Amino acid sequence: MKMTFRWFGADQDPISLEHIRQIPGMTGVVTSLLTIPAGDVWPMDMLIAMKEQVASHGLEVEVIESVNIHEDIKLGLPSRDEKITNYITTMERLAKIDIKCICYNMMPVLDWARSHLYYNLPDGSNTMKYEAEFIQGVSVEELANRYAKEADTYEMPGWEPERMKTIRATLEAYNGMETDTFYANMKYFLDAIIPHAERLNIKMGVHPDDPPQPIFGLPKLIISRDNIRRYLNLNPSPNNGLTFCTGSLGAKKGNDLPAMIREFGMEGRIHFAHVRNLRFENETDFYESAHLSSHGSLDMYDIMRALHDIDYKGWIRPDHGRMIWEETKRKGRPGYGLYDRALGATYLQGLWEAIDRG
Ligand SMILES: [Mn+2]
Repeated sequence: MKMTFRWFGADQDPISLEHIRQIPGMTGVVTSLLTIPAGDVWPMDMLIAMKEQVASHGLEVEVIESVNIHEDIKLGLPSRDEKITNYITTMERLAKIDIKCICYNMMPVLDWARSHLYYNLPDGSNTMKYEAEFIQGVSVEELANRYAKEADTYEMPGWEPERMKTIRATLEAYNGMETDTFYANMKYFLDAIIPHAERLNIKMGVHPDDPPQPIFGLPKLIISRDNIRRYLNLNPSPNNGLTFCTGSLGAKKGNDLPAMIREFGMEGRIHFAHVRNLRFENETDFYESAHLSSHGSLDMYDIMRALHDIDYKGWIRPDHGRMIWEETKRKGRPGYGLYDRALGATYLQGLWEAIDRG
């Protein structure tokens, strides 16, 4: 496996490449061009500048997270063909800067949702929390306002004010949409782009829905073994694969993560892995804990052993961590502080070394 770190870009991330480089074992960053709206072609000059900037710090960039899917594609509107053509053009440009893997998600409208961005833990750190009752009772506008107020420094992917302006109309567009229609729309997209992914040698890794519960009446479709199987079967190419996110899938009780890693990994369908922990407070509510098994509800040893068993050679990154140390005093990107993720990265590498040598 190759250890990487998510980085939002020079203007978008308070964490510098200088700091990321100093995390032991770090080979590269996973990044994106956050300012380009979904559906647009990514400018070549910006891609080259990003690649060179990362390389000048001794780091690689081989994975993009994310190239977002325009809603017209998910909704199956006639305008989707133009967006798909743009998506393929962006893939071609990414291949030119040696990108090998693209992470994306198929979540309708919203990328993710939490009730709290800075939930205080007893040790003085803070973290993101999901409280089902709160989320079920709040409107999408109220939640967006809460995020904007709490995270005053950065716009959060999926919750940009620009996107919120049309949120009501977008939510209504999904009203009454059948699951089968949604899968048909995903197949239309996959059948269009996967031959290009093969040609360009790019692995596509769909990220599961986060959280794996319906919110704001929207369907959640990629949340468990059976519907991941359905998604992969839409297009059988090995380039049509997964971003295996333990935090997203682990938030659904009953998901056997090591078994899922073995099943999909043996078929070569896991291209990228987000490895993090979470702690359930009851049946539905959880907060994002430190990475250690002892701090959360997921067994990270079993997860890493499953990745080792499938001889996983892809990219892995620590995922959301807590805000600790002086990061608790300012508002960084929720979930994306430096220290707890760096500790997570070294912990995961420690597990890997022990498994590998044992
Ligand atoms: Mn994830």
